[in-house]
Amino acid sequence: MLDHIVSSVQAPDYDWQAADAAHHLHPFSDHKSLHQGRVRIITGGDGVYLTDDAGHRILDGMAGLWCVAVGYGRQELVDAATRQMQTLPFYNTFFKTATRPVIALADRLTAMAPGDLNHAFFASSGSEAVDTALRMARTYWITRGKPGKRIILGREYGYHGSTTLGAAAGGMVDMHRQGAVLPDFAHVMPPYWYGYGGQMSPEEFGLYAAKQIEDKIREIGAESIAAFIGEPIQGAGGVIIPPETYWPEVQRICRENDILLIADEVITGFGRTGRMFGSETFGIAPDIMTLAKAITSGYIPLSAVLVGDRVADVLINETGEFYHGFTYSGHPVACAVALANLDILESEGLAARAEAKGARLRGKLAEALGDMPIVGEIRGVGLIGAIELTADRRTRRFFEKRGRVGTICRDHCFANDLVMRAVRDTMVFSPPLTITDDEIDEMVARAARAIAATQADVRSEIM
Ligand code: PXG
Repeated sequence: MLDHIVSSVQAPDYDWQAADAAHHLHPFSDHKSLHQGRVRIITGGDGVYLTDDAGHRILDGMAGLWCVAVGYGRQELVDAATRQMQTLPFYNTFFKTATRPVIALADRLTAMAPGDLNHAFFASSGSEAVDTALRMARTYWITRGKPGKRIILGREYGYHGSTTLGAAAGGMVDMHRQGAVLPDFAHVMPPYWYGYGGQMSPEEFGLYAAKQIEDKIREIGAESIAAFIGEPIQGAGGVIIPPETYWPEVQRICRENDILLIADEVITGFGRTGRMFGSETFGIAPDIMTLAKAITSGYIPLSAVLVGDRVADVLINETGEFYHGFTYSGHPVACAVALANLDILESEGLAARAEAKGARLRGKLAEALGDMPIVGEIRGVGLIGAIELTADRRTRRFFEKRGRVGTICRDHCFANDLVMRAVRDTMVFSPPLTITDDEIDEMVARAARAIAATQADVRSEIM
């Protein structure tokens, strides 16, 4: 069907590679080197598998970009979108209007969410959700007569999107260097035990990393800080899973200093960590939560900001008009797809499934890779995880020129028809939550081949 649509507008000998190189600017890409090779053109998806235009059947170990929780090809989501498009493809929620899908979704999400996150605001991307959350946090303090509380505390290797506010809140220095340094943002170290823990136990290091936040607050002054923003697990930063001691301590520090806590659950929301929300997995009670990606399993763009009573009461009762919103805030088709997606997540018990299948996946990875000198650590929670490639597994030493070995490994994964992303020299994975045991075995077999090939390539650099 799709091929038919495409071929009706493009001649059979149309050069997709040339047109892509000439006219398409890809996100986060070095275009010159990108187009020295071929771009993989993905043409279809079914379950955990993708197909490309060369006929490969690729196991998608990343669920798209951490989002396709229910897998590809779910007719329920197509039907929900079709029905809503036929009924009402669009109407806005600005001027004393709403649509039924957005009301139903706000009701359902706030009922699912932990704590007192009883209010929902909608946008289309994670970046917009983060931007919204930051504006809300600052507006909250302005309304309460404390406009000096403006600074947003984030973390190195944090990723909060690519709008300028999101990039400034995140801790990606390459993004900062390209025009995303803003005043009133500060950063602290991530709870990355493997990289920074040294001789400390993970538990000791979790407290140490939290202490860095407390020290930073002392240095800046709590009277200048609006909010701390953190992903329960830092996904794009390399699946950095904090030690158990970390989040309770962060929570305490934020409370004691009257600093709002924003949980960015764009990746960890909707079952990925084995519970519906990462905040439940880690015992976080955020004031504001951002959600996107798996809210629709990526079938259509949608994001949400869930707001707790403390902030919502001020915004609703005291702020007056909050001058913020997007054309597509609460898009009815996106909300209808989200509702159908939540039906699948709940009826198939995908959060609990993520916990069980994640444990199986890590067990199989440990069997297949555990003794390889290049593998420094295999970690994960639910169906999100990482494999650290190391030059010396005893000392957890990184390879020189960070990122080179990860890229080699990612290319071997591609050659083995497996999508796994490299963050520096850390291989990260987050397959659809619907992955079966057989597919887990297949994923592990492909990963093992790719990592063995990588190890052979860089053998002389490994202790
Ligand atoms: N917050 C978090 C925690 C994210 O992971 C965003 C916000 C921004 O969402 P949007 O929808 O605006 O992209 C994200 C997005 C990667 C990768 O390669 C990760 C993301 C996006 C693109 C690539 O790991 N995360």
